[in-house]
Parts: sequence; C-alpha cells; structure tokens
Amino acid sequence: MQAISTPTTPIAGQKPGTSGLRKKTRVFMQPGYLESFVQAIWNGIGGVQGKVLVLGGDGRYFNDRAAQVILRMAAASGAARVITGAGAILSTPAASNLIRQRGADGGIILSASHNPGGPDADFGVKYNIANGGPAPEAVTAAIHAASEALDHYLTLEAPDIDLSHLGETRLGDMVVEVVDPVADYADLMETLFDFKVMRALLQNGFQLRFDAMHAVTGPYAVEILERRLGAAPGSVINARPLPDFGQGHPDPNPVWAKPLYDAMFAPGAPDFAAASDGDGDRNMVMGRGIYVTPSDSLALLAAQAHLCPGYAGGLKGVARSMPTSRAVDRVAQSRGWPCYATPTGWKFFGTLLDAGRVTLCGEESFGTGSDHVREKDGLWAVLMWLNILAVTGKPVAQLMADHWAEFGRTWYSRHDYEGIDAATAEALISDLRAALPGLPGQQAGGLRIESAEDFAYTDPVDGSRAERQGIQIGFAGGERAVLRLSGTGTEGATLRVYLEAYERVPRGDDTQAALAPVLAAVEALAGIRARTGRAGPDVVT
Ligand code: VG1
Ligand code: CO
Repeated sequence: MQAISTPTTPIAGQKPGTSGLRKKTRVFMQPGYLESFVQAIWNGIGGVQGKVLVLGGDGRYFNDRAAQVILRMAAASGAARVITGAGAILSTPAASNLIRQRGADGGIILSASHNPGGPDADFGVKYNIANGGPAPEAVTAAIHAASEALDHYLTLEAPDIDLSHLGETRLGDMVVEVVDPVADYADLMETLFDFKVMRALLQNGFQLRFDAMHAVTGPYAVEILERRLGAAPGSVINARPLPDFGQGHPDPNPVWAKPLYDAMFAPGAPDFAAASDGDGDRNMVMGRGIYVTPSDSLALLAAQAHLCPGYAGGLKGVARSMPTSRAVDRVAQSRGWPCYATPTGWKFFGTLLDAGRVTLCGEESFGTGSDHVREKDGLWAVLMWLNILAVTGKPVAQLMADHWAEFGRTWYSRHDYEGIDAATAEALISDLRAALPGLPGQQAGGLRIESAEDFAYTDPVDGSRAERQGIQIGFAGGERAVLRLSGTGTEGATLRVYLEAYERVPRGDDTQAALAPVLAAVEALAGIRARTGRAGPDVVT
C-alpha cells in the first residue's frame, strides 16, 4: 500500500492550552480537517513510527468514520499497532486503562464529552500520553505549534477495516487489534471494589437506577451493574448508545438529567441513582430525596474510601481543582493527608498521581477519580458509592448528614452563563483582573473581601507553571467566589461562577439561600447582569 501525501486544511482556533480539539461536527467533517489535526498530533509527539497506540471514542456521530481515517494515518506514518475497542468504542476511563495496561505509547479519544452529538452538534479529538492521562500543556503546545507549521498529511489508500470483530488484522504494515471495550475495565473494577458485598446489597432489595443517557457507559453499566453485580434488569436506563445520544445532552447534572433527578424526589424513588456523560468520565450521584454535589461526593468518598478493598490501606493524599469546594480539604486536614488545589482540567492531576502524592482527586464538574487510571471515571465513582453504601448499610441521605455533622457543611453551587458574547466575557474577566490588587479590605454586597487573586499554579512535581486560571476571591466569613471562562465550549463564551460558603453547624437545606450573600458580592464586583444583559444563569448545578 502506498502512503499518499495531501495538503492540509488550516485548523482554525485550536486553543494551545486545551488537551484536545472540540469543534462542531461539520467542521471536523470538512475535507482534510480531521486529517490535519491528526497529522499535527503525530508531528507534535515526534512521530508515531514503531509506536503502539490506543484508539476509541464515545460512539457519537462521525466516531466510526473518524476512526477509519486515523487508522489509515497511523499506518501511513509507520505506527506498529493500534488497539481499539470493537466498533471503535471506548469510554474515556477505559481508554486510559487500556493505554496503561498495554503499555501503549499513547492514545486518541474521539469525544466531545458531555456536549451533544450529531451532524449539527459537537465532535472532539483528544490525545492521551503513555500514563493514560490527557496530554499536559507541554505536549498540547507542541501539537499546536505543529498544527501551525503543517503543510501536508500522510495517509494510505486503503478500504475501511472491519472493526466489529475481535482479533487482529493488518493495515499496510500496521496491526489493528480489536478488543472487547468493556472486559478489561470491568475486571479492573473487580480489583478495587468488594463485588460480593455489593451483590448481597442488591439481592436484599436495594434499588439502583443508572442513567447512561444513551451514551458510552450503557454497555459498561449493563455488564458491571446488571450482569456482574446482579442489579435487576432495566436498572440501567437509556442503556443503548446512540450517535446523537437520543437528541439529548449527555451531561449528568440536575438540568440535563432532569428526569432522573425528579424521580429521586418522587414517590417510588429507588435507593440510589447515578448518571454518566457522553464519554463516561463524569458522574452524578443521588439518593432517595437527596442530590449530592460533586464537591461533597469527593469529600464523602475520600472520608470513606478505606471501606473499599482497593483503598483499604488509606489515601496518600487528595487533590481538587481550584474551583471545587473545600469540603475535601476539611477531610484531608482531619486525616492528616496532603491536599492539592490544581487548575481546572484533569491533566493537572497526572503528575501528582504518577508521583504517588495523591490517591483520590476530583472536580466540581461531576468528575471524580483515583490513581487506578489517569482520567476521571464515572462508573468507578458509582461503584465506590455502592461499595460504601453496602458496607455501612446507611442510606445516602444519612451518610451525608453524618458527614456534615463531622466536618461541617460546605455550601456550593456553580452558575453558568452560556453562549455570551466572547468580547463581553473577556472584558468582564480582564476588568476584574485589573481591579484585584485594590479589592482586599473592601466590601462587596454585604461581605468583606479578604483576598483576591488570579489563580496561578506551579506543579509541585515537574515545576511547570499555569497562569490566569481563574479569579478567586476570599471573604472574611470563609466564603469564596471563583469566576472563569470555559475552555471547552464551541459557541461564544461561557462564564462560570463558583460560589462557596461554610457552616460548622449547618442550618436548613437550601443551598442557593445559603449562597445568596456570595452571589450578591459577585454581582457587585463583576456586574454580570448589566454586562451580559442576562437576568440569571442558564445552568445552575
Ligand atoms: C469543563 C469543566 C472541567 C472539566 C472539563 C472537561 O471545563 O469545568 O472541570 O475538566 O470540562 O470535562 P471548562 O473549561 O468548560 O470549565 V469532560 O467530561 O468535558 O472531558
Ligand atoms: Co466527559
């Protein structure tokens, strides 16, 4: 087979800091566009000659065709082997696991995560390194530089490979190995959690509902929850992955997983419910009559991790993204663990996990994970919850009440303003940034400002530096507000406002009421309503 060289298409707007490229699907489908980005990855990582790569995606529209393009391009550039899940399907955590288990040089994940899929929705391509985690800034910067210098890409003239059957085939000189996307991942889960005690729980009438949102976790959840753990058939709902996620928004939060959320407050609610996103790395957790914020979930999992076999030896430390609430910090402090605050994005946890400094980490954006892979892991979090529920025998609401009684309650909410004008959003942040030095000591709303900074981070392991990671404002009563712009959107700008307050002895159960003073302070400081013309946020989680 002959390698052919074709001129490239400019890849407009790739942000150097993001770990992949997320665009409208039709943009990726333009002739030569996907090819140009993939060639930029190959060039940015020093070529793929002789390398072993993992390839898989969340099954969204264009996943199948993109996989064929990438296979031909890997073969044309001399890759030795590409390992892919049947149908080119792999959840993000399963891809991370496969890279690690097989000692691959890296991998490509096809997904736009929780963004909708379809010809008029979103697609994405992400490169993961040999530790199984998202490419760090140095690698994404090299890929970005390569994309700007690109003048041709290499591919093969070859028919599509049949990816529906397990086994090995050849494409030119490269081996294409098709594996079961679920088996290795499910086996890994059995090494971390007590399947026997969870099976007994489910046999004793405990009801579970898992909403796969017509995304990639369907087959994983059916295999693990229904087949291996014996949950009643049908416990996994929306289990069939669809290229457009059934026209849904595969984002597990109270807004986009509303039917599940509402069901947990209605008569006949099951004991425990959870949902995951498009590519399976996010999770939302609920009990009967209770929604657990991701920040609280991280804190609870950290506090109870020792009940699970994989973590029985205790945790080395914990990490959270800076905007994530400090609920986990309070657990770490009482247990004497180191606790790190990193910039937003899972890639920043990689060095800490690799160096053995932390065991558990998480983000407020419905992401929780551990050192078992190098991505956040939705089903893993669900299983950890189930394991803890099974060992303690307490309902979710009781577990949380006991947790808050021990550590106090960290009230927390995120308000998102989506699709706002990019220039307005940039100006809002840069004006706030300019005002930062004068803020400490001033009043905002009814609160006194104690600290104000634009978060910067020096990685304690490799010394790499990340600046301008979000405006963080601390108030005298321990309240906190964070403002930053999303790096994952594909339309306009999204402003995220993170609100936090703390009560040692929590009163009531109204999160937004508890956070109203912080919100008033943010409005006074940033004037979001006046600047954007919006009456309020589009999504509140
Ligand atoms: C969002 C979340 C962030 C998460 C990222 C990728 O980023 O806030 O915590 O790591 O999505 O998640 P941003 O820049 O839009 O705030 V996933 O599940 O889309 O890979
Ligand atoms: Co995701």
